[in-house]
Amino acid sequence: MSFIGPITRALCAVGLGWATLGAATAHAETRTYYIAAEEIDWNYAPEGREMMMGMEFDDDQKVFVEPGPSRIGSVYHKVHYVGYTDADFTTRTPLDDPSMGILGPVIRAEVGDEIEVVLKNASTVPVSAHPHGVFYNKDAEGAMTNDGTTGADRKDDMVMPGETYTYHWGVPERAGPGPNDGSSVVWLYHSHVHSIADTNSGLVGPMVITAKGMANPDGSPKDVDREFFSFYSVLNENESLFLDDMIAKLPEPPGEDDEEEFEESNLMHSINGYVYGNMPMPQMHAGDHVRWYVMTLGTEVDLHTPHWHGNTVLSNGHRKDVVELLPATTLVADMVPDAVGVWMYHCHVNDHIAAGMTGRYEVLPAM
Ligand SMILES: [Cu+2]
Repeated sequence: MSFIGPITRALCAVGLGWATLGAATAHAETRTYYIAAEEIDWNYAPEGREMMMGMEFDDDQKVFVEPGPSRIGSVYHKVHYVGYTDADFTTRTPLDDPSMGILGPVIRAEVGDEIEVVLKNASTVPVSAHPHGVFYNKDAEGAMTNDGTTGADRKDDMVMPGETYTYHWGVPERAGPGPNDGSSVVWLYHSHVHSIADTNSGLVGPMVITAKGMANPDGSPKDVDREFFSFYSVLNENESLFLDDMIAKLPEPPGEDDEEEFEESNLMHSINGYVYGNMPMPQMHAGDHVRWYVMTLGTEVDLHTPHWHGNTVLSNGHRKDVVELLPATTLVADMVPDAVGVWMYHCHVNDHIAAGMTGRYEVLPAM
């Protein structure tokens, strides 16, 4: 329990969990997640078509997805977090949501728990895991800072290829839902060795913290039937850790006169790493209590306005069918769909629609 300080360590020694400092609760558990960083040739458009409209790609869309002598196309070399069932790292955990794509596995905890992340670096680049929201000491921040620390407190900063590091994160009251939240909130975790390059390369995942007493055994909220995770981000492949490798593989690497167009073609306006409606459709039934966890990361272009056709959501007590994201923010939107059908689900920023930040979801008849 290295993440706790000397005071809480003393409390544990007399049989009190660290959570007693927060919500005065018992039965806290340690939730262990086995996560590997793995490289992958990721296809942003595996269907090979514009799926929101059911059409072939037009010339404007081909800019982003069509490979050429000096264009990468829709398949980029990336590195992402993959969940495994145990320390053998042989059996993958099932995705919480089939639309999750490039995202890392969902890390879950209830307020009062401890999170343990065993991060195995199976990639060729240094990685880390930096969480938002939860409690961590300097040996579990997953980021290098000019903080005066040395030795063991720096091992979390950079997990080298082939190495494994275990992060311990606490889940006090202040990591969980606040007065205006529902039964769960979502945070991001991401690699922070070179934060910009790491996240554009794919090292991002969601973490859900459920209120005390509101969690199922797996940590998911009791009052929700289905949860979906949507990461709206212009993944900038020009910032990728693997850009030089990918350029080297092109038959005719772009020259200086082609640089601007080449860079434009590498701006992947994606949801969960999918463009132009290629994301597997989230599916639900009318009447379900559906919770959408919506997130972004990035730059000044990452001002997104996710929009659901057909149904509305409640977010922080406000009724909406469009919600607002700024870089590195997250939000929760609850939906009880009543309109059955296949519906558009897209960013409402015009440039982003044109560049592929679109998807669909499906509401099936009530069970
Ligand atoms: Cu957008």
